[in-house]
Amino acid sequence: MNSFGNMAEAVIAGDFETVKKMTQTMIDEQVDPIAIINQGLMAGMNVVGVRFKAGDMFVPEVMMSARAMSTGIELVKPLIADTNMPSAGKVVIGTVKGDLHDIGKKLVVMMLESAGFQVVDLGVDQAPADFVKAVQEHNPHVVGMSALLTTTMLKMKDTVDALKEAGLRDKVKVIVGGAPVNRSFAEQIGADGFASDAATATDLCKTLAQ
Ligand code: B12
Repeated sequence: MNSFGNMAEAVIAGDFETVKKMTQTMIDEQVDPIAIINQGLMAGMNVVGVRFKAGDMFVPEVMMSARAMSTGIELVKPLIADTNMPSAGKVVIGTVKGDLHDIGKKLVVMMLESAGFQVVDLGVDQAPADFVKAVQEHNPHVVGMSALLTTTMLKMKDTVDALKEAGLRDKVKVIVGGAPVNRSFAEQIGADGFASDAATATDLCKTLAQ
């Protein structure tokens, strides 16, 4: 196996020490930083996404892989001018007002970042006006909302309505997720998409950000 293959394997295994060493060695050997990201680090994370979706990997393992990948990215980042950093698109994401659950959202953020998205994570308990402000400020391709409570999921509709009122609805794709949310609810509130897990959320953003 070539060294990119070994690096991808180390990402899949969540072995951040090895990923760190291999990344540094490649940097010292003047390997193209973009190739390190695409062919080593992201190649590994892509496999993680597929395995997680298939139920062959679980949340803690995915988090270890994401951490391993970030360790590598952090080393490579300074070598790449901002404009050259491959970006799959920009996503603003947050947990809706009244809701403090963020484990799943963080997982979505990690997977998106691993897939090359620039992500602005607003955190938890975000009111419709907070999402509107963030869309105005960051001009993302996609805005994502997370809710884990049947009571707070209703805030997703309020946010979609607030985006409409602010004249922003046509400028951004809206996606929703979280345990109580499903596709038909997403359609009902006028969102553009729903995903039941972080890997599917990433695929969805890839489609919507094109
Ligand atoms: C951990 C947890 C907590 C923690 C949260 C810690 C944290 N930092 O997140 C704490 C202890 C704080 C908590 C508090 C409460 N909780 Co709670 N909690 C849970 C629990 C056990 C796990 C949730 C979780 O993290 N799942 C794991 C992640 C990985 O899955 P996930 O969140 O679904 O995310 C995945 C997908 O949904 C999707 N996804 C998530 N977000 C997004 C966003 C987008 C855009 C997309 C596309 C996809 C996507 O991708 C993720 C990754 O694959 C659930 C039970 C359960 N089994 O779900 C109850 C649960 C959600 N909690 C519940 C309740 C009632 C509460 C409290 C009201 C309890 C209380 N009486 O105080 C409070 C509410 C606090 C508040 N205001 O938010 C209920 C909700 C019932 C309901 N239907 O409304 C549940 C279902 C437990 C139960 N069976 O009663 N909770």
